[in-house]
Amino acid sequence: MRGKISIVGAPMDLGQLRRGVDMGPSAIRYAGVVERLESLGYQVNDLGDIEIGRDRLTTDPLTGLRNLEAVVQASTKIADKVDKIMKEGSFPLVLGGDHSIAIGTLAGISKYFKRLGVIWFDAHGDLNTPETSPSGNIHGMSLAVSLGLGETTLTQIGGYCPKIQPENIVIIGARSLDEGEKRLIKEKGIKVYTMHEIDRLGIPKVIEETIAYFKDRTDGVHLSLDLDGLDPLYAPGVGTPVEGGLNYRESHLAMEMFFESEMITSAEFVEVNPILDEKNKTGILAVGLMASLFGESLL
Ligand code: 5AB
Ligand code: MN
Ligand code: MN
Ligand code: MN
Repeated sequence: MRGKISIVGAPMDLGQLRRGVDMGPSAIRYAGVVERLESLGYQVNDLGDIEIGRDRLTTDPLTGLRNLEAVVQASTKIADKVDKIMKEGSFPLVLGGDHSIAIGTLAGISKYFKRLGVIWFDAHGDLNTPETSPSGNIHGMSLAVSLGLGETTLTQIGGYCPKIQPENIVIIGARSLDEGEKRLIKEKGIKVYTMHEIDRLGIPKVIEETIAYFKDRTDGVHLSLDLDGLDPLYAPGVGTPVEGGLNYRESHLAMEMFFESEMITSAEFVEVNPILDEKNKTGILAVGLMASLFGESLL
């Protein structure tokens, strides 16, 4: 037996405008996540879905944030659930849902570590604040919120702030950063491998460097994987696709190397939208990536 994994679905679609991403957890379960991870020797416990409020389109007049109240409530529930999983010594695997769920996930896990590292695998930085956001969509703010920046009701979820430090973040796959996000990255010195660096160095080097970077500075690493980090050719079922992303094998190799590093202590797979997908291609891809992350090997 290889250890315990606890799966939680977060059928969240309030952090952005496209409907259907709330069905992400179903799509991932339909693609056989439980059976696949069990076949690798883990004890997998599917805890079902967290209840997400349905009050939508209440834009906060002060901040311009969409569905703020509902996102705060849902994030608090996610944090509580993930906290419980950590307490039991099981590996939390959260299924999204839009990327605003990371606010709750990180609130639930980061107090269990002195210096939690975060791998933000994404086409985007999700580093907007209410001031810099072009959309008011909270799924584009979750990393900033976890750094303690932006709306207080979000940064205070779990009762402490911040959840992570800028020097303990590595963003991989970025190719669509807003001006305010670029400024923040420079100001805070956040480590980013854009697609430009990935093209130059190659993914093996990028992941080796990432692992080495985390090795002596963190005591746990959370993987927050937005499926739009991959090229839309492989992951068409996402709400905000951007051309020029990581390919199928590059992404799998990254997961395989993370497994070898024995460094990852929690994970979430987000932004799977089966309504925009092609025959659940993106859900199936997500399960394949999880299998690689948990040690499925080619031989
Ligand atoms: B995702 C954009 N930067 O803030 C914004 O998919 C897109 O979780 C955010 O990475 C994309 O609205 C959020 C333009
Ligand atoms: Mn994202
Ligand atoms: Mn994204
Ligand atoms: Mn998206």
